[in-house]
Amino acid sequence: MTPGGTTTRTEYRTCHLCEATCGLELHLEGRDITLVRGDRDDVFSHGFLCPKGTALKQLEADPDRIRRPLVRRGDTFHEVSWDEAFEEIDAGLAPIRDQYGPDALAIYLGNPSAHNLAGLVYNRALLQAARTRNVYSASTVDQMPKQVSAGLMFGGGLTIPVPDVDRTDYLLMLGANPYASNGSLMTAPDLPGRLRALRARGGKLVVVDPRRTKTAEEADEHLPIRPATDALFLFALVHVLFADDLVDLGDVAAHVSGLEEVRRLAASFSPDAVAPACGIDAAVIRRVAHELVAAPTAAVYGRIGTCTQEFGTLASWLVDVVNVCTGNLDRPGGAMFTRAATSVGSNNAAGRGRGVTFGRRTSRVRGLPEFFGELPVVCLAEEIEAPGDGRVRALVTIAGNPAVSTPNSDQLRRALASLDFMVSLDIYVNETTRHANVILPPEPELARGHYDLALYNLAIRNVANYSPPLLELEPGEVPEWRSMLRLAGVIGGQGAHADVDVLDDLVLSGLVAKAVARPGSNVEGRDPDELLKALATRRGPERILDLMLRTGPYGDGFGADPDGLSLAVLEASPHGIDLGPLQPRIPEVLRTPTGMIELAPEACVADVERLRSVLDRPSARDGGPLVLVGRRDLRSNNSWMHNLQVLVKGKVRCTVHVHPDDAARLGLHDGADTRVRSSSGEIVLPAEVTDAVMPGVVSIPHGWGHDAAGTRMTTAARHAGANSNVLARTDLFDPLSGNAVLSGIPVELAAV
Ligand SMILES: Nc1nc2c(c(=O)[nH]1)N[C@H]1C(S)=C(S)[C@@H](COP(=O)(O)OP(=O)(O)OC[C@H]3O[C@@H](n4cnc5c(=O)[nH]c(N)nc54)[C@H](O)[C@@H]3O)O[C@H]1N2
Ligand SMILES: Nc1nc2c(c(=O)[nH]1)N[C@H]1C(S)=C(S)[C@@H](COP(=O)(O)OP(=O)(O)OC[C@H]3O[C@@H](n4cnc5c(=O)[nH]c(N)nc54)[C@H](O)[C@@H]3O)O[C@H]1N2
Ligand code: SF4
Ligand SMILES: [Mo]
Repeated sequence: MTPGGTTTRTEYRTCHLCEATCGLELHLEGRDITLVRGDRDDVFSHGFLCPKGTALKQLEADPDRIRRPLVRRGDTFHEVSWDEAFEEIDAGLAPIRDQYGPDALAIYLGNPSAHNLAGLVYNRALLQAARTRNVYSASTVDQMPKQVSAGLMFGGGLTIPVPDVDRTDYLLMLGANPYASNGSLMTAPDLPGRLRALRARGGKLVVVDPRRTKTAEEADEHLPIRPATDALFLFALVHVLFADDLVDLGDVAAHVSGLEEVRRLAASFSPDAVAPACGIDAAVIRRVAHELVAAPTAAVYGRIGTCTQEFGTLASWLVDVVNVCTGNLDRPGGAMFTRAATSVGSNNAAGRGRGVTFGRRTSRVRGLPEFFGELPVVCLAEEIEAPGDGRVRALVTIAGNPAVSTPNSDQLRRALASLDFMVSLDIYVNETTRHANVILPPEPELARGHYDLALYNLAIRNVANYSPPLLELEPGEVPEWRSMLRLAGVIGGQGAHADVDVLDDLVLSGLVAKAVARPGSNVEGRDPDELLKALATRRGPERILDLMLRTGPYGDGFGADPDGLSLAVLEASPHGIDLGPLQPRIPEVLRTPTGMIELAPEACVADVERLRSVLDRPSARDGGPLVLVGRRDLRSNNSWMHNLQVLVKGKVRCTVHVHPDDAARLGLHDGADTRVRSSSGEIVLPAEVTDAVMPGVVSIPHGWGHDAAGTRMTTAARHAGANSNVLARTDLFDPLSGNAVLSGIPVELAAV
């Protein structure tokens, strides 16, 4: 008991704020969080947490958060009942669908959808109901190039190898700063600690980044690289491996096709040929290639800096080409495939599948192809603005802030303002949702269950951890999964009052039917009704999660393996279950039509010619333009955690980093307002003169610019900063994946 007489209870919960999945210990009094600390007994994070995890307390209590549905009338939002909100949505969307067809509605899924059980389970139902080609997400300002390269090489868009950080002897990291980001496409709580352990056991960490980041400072070696030249650098490594007869595919040799093609392609990218473009000495490139081979085990890992650039897919592909050619793919200490507790198909030893097909649909205006069911978000604004048949007239955003997070924000804001109707599922009235006609809030985070369905597929250990809801719903609070299904009902033409439970049953029975029909599944051939009966005590995302766990590779198979996993088993394990270190999975994990690792996919081969054009692109020193890259700060999370005083206090973080040489040349001064201009727009923000960026490169963090009228984020508005995506261009993208170029944008700087 506390002095006030209320009882404090201790609960455990996985943090959903980034990809690291840290275990939190929460102290609760009633509905209030009184303390957040790391859960020392968490099987994966062992007590680690970062400042954002602690800020969960402030996030849950933020007075600016939306707690009830809002409807906009003119410039003001009014609270309404849930029925009124959905009636408003139906009245807004139905005529548009009836008059202009399904493509007139676009859907944008934001990043927190990937950290949210409801989103992961029901987004698909919503998309199916919409039947629109206009599906967009944060994936095309993020990891789409890696999904494409993994799809082409291994047959599945999430068949992405992760570095076996805890066992590797050598980690070559490109375009990532886990000391700030806590890791991405590599779920590993306390990655900084794991990197320190790697070095402490005699291993080596080499960081390739145009900036001297905290990660680079903590590494054995930092190689500053000119933005967007990673593919050249990686090609040169491959070149050395062939030239010096170091290629050894190890255990996967029998499953690799295309090796000779790779040798041919790498021939013209010698270290001497690429060194001037990359800004890395040829001798250093040769040494790194030899070190990768000499190390007992090694892994190459590339993240956002290698994806959000002109050659995102080529760089992502070559990362894994190096892993294969050094014999490090699929072996302990190398780059390995996770076997998540909910992964589908991993009971199947066939190792062959349909592979991936892109471009089944194209965008209306520019004809850009679809990737994994979505169109590149660089198309969204023009699809709204360009007149003609098939124009997007309505938009649904789910946990996304494209007005800040995607290129050419000025254009997109104009486009959003011109929509006939817009619905947002969100917790704030922000730069995007202020344009919505209706905003639907989720229930409090603590009132929902959590399981990192997506991220455990990319974890550096096989782990499963479920967090139950810790609070009862209060009157007027509606779980986000119910809103999503009800919205699916509206979009699918069932009106404002579709029976959510019926829709939920439909989703479930579809999944059960698939599970019993899947060859090699642990419930193959079973009676679907028997499974449905066994699941009947639950509803919503938990019921579907239970199905996925029980039919997954460690599952109880509804009795087939009494010791297997189920949601009940996870409920009895509040600190999670460790399913062990990663195990080799080739060939079983492969889903290419040939059943082979495609080392030289046609699409990549065809794009190599374009890469050559960079070989003689002048740097800023030789008269070329300055180029802009991004950066992340530990206390920030894309665009949406700037409303929490604990995270934004202290020195201003939204500054443009400029190298002292460039500052002197351009007459820029530390702390002084500086104008940054690209061909799409301009922003003004303070300069920070620092040799942490290489000459010719400037850096601005994304996610800022909270000075738009009509938002309701009081603290963020006081720390507005400037939106770097005003400078990002919709005409710059990686053609193999449609991914936006956010790194390496030509810009001009001038003192204000
Ligand atoms: N220049 C530049 N731009 C970038 C990047 C970069 O490195 N440089 N990075 C890109 C990357 S990697 C990403 S992932 C994208 C992110 O792009 P987005 O996902 O579009 O943007 P976020 O800022 O993550 O916005 C998340 C939204 O979700 C809301 N939200 C938070 N929690 C919940 C919830 O539980 N339910 C609902 N319904 N809503 C919620 C927030 O209020 C916010 O509006 O930005 C990209 N943009
Ligand atoms: N604190 C915090 N954590 C986050 C987020 C956040 O906003 N804040 N966002 C989350 C999300 S959505 C994601 S996707 C992850 C991203 O996680 P990371 O990939 O680790 O992202 P960053 O910290 O932005 O690191 C990217 C690095 O790439 C460098 N870079 C830029 N261009 C190039 C290039 O051309 N080549 C090379 N080699 N490097 C380049 C940049 O200088 C930067 O240091 O972080 C997640 N975690
Ligand atoms: S590192 Fe990520 S998961 Fe861990 S506490 Fe911080 S925000 Fe949460
Ligand atoms: Mo991201």
